[in-house]
Amino acid sequence: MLKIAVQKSGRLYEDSLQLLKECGLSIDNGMDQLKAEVRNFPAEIYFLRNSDVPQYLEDGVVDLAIIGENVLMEKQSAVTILEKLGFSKCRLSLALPKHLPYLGITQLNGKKIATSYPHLLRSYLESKGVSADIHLISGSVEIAPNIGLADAICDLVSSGSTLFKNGLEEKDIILRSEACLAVNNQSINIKNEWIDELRFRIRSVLQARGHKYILFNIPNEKIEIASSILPVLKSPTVLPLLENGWSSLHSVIHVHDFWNVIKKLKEIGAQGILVIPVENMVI
Ligand code: PRT
Repeated sequence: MLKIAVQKSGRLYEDSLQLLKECGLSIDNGMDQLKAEVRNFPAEIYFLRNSDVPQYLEDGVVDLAIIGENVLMEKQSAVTILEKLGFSKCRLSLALPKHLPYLGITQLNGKKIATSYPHLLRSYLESKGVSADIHLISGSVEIAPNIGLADAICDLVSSGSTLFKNGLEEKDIILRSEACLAVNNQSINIKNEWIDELRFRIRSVLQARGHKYILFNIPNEKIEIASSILPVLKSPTVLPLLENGWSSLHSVIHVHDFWNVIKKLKEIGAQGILVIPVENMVI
């Protein structure tokens, strides 16, 4: 039985459950439940505080966790990251009041920096040869310069709007982070069969999210040029239409190429272009 930790509530909660559900796990979770059974996979889901997850994972109370890389790195957790999951992307950054000119990291020598990430900040400053006074606070870090508690802050940033609202400006990125699937180092050997199965499903779901299935009709003499436009996994499927001289081409394309490909296909006379989301993709 796999024990999987996800955040109880907060930024990671919905995306984590959505991912597990797309992996086919049928989770019996009700309001305020701390543990939920999975009906069709040998797993239990534990709903935990984000900050508690690294310890539970390291101690083997849970085998796997969906957690931000930033938390694991700050706590220097002895666990292994198996997959990056592509959501809850953020950066751990240094920010200063907007009006102050920033000439480089050495400017922070002897200054007071407020943060909830003392370990990552200290390592970064040491690597740059900077000695600053690290002031640990657990929340609302952005307010610190305004109330005279610190000269600068080091905190997570995603849209940047909290910094903006507090008159701060991001000056230096210490770390980029996203949600990941992490495993306890003992479980990886003992429960590898089911861990591998879950990883396989997660990869298929993540691959599929980046792709779309496209089909369109094209005159036969344009099949070759249409194929060359499609950045396909293999060669496209070609099916004859009932109407003489026309075929239907089917393929899978990356979302990044999407509008570019559609534009080029229209230019060469493709008709009836349909684009369909891909649910899973096994390569
Ligand atoms: O309460 P619990 O212990 O469960 O956790 P928590 O309070 O640490 O959780 P939560 O939900 O705030 O964050 C969970 C995880 O989401 C973090 O560990 C990161 O991996 C990830 N994440 C992604 C973020 C952000 N983006 C983020 N922007 N976590 C926090 N923020 C905060 C940041 O601290 C700052 O106050 O949002 C503010 C800035 O956001 P923007 O959009 O204005 O830049």
